Amino acid sequence: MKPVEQRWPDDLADRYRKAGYWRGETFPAFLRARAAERPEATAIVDGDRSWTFAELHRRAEAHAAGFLALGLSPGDRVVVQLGNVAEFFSAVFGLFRAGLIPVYSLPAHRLTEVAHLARRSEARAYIAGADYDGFDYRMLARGLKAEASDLRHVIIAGDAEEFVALDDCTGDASSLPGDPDPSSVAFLQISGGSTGLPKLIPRTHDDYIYSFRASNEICGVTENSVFLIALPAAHNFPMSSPGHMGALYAGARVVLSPAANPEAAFPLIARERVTITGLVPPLALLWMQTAPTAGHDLSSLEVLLVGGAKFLPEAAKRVRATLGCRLQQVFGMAEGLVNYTRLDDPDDIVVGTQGRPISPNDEVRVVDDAGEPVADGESGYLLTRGPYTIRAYHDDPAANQRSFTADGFYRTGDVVRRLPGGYLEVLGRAGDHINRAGEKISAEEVEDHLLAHPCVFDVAIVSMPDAALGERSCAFVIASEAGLKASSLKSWMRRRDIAAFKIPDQIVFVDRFETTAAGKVSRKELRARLRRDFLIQNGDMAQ
Ligand code: OOB
Repeated sequence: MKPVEQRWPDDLADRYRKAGYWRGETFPAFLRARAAERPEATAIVDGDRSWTFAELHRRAEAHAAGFLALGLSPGDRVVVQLGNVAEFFSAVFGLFRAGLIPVYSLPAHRLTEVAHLARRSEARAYIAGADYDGFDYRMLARGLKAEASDLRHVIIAGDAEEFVALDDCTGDASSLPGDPDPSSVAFLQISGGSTGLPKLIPRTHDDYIYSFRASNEICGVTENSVFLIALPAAHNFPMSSPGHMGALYAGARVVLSPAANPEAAFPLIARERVTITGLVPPLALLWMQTAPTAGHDLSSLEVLLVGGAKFLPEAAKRVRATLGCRLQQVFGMAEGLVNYTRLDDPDDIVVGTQGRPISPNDEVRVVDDAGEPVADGESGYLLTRGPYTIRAYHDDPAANQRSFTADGFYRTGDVVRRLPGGYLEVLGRAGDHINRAGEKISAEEVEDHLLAHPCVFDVAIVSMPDAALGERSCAFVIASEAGLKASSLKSWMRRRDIAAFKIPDQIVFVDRFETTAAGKVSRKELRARLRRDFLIQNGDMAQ
């Protein structure tokens, strides 16, 4: 079995320890500490169930012993595909305690993705819920056994049928080994890349705990916070920005929502007096549209974190008026670097930027095509390294070659501008620019113009091949009012004093956007839809 590791050069590791970022903390140790300090405080709320810190700790210890009793050994990898349920926490803290390494799969993943994660990690076990959101994961498990040759055990939360029930997977905690090494890999997170299958991201106890401990400070999370997890718990954003791990670290309460829509989340915010949550932009739009007339008391909400994809200024402006809370933009990546706007930043920063890095030791470089630094304020590719940014993916030499510079900077693939104070404005993904006869069009910039139109609910712009221009632009628009016409949108755009080449060549009205497993708008799927439905039908499928 290939070892899972993540290493920084010794001089930098020393620096991160001396600066107090890496403190030798581990996941099992921090949960044990909270359970000792606040045994009766509520840690997890899942529907009508709630677990105290003592209860969560007890369950995790019992599972740790149960997993080892099954025949798993420290260092083994275990694919975890659980939704926003309490068992997610007892299972992963059980794995941490046993020195087993969770590999996080999202509930939306199906056999192709899960099998890929299992194979690439050489997983020995798979833990899933019996069913979630109308899908039967036992069925997936049956297929998985044939696809992943290292897999020995399937553990199911709920009705396990022929598999091992998570509830039965318990043992005597007194025989457990000691805590894992803080510099060892705690889990494998997955990359959010919009192309290809996810890559595996080894994160250590030291580096990851630093990222959410520092995020707690930046976002004001304390033991009095109530954190709603509306996005999938396994995704890096709701996990660590500051997310459920930050909240548990602070001794705060984590409230799980089975879905991220207002119907599921708003009653929970009202009932549990939720103070903070995080959303991707399409959901933030929906919450802002729904809140004023939904009739739920959202007054406890103090902070809304929005990230995962660009939150356009036209939308960001509306957060306070519609939801009555402060906005923090988050620009992060499972590979590491996370940027936040700060709670005391002026409105123009909060609305117009994606924040600045967590750490004074996050090194940020913005470079041109030749890899040379560009001047502040100029757009370029974002490279980064630092105390919680990985140096390598697990078992993927080709990706490592592509994604890291010789001196250890991660090539994020994002195009940004660095503004005064180190704030970053994300202009798009390297591949998302539309090159229209040499004129570069930023999809985000044009989207923001369209979003300002009162009858536009959401918009996504992608390129399409064009024999004459090379590429032309297509705007997919979800209208908030029936009867909106492409011609009126175009003439409205013309009145906004922008270069004519930025006006979308084609406007297509749709009811919804395809999203990734994490709920982001998938430009890849939109491009595919465009090819399928529009180009072929028009007979001009340029190659
Ligand atoms: C988060 O993580 P991933 O790994 O799913 O995706 C990372 C990528 C970034 O490289 C960037 O392309 C995009 O998602 N992104 C944003 C953004 N936040 C992420 N693009 C524009 N504006 C933003 N605010 O998505 C993630 C991880 C931790 C915290 C927040 C998000």
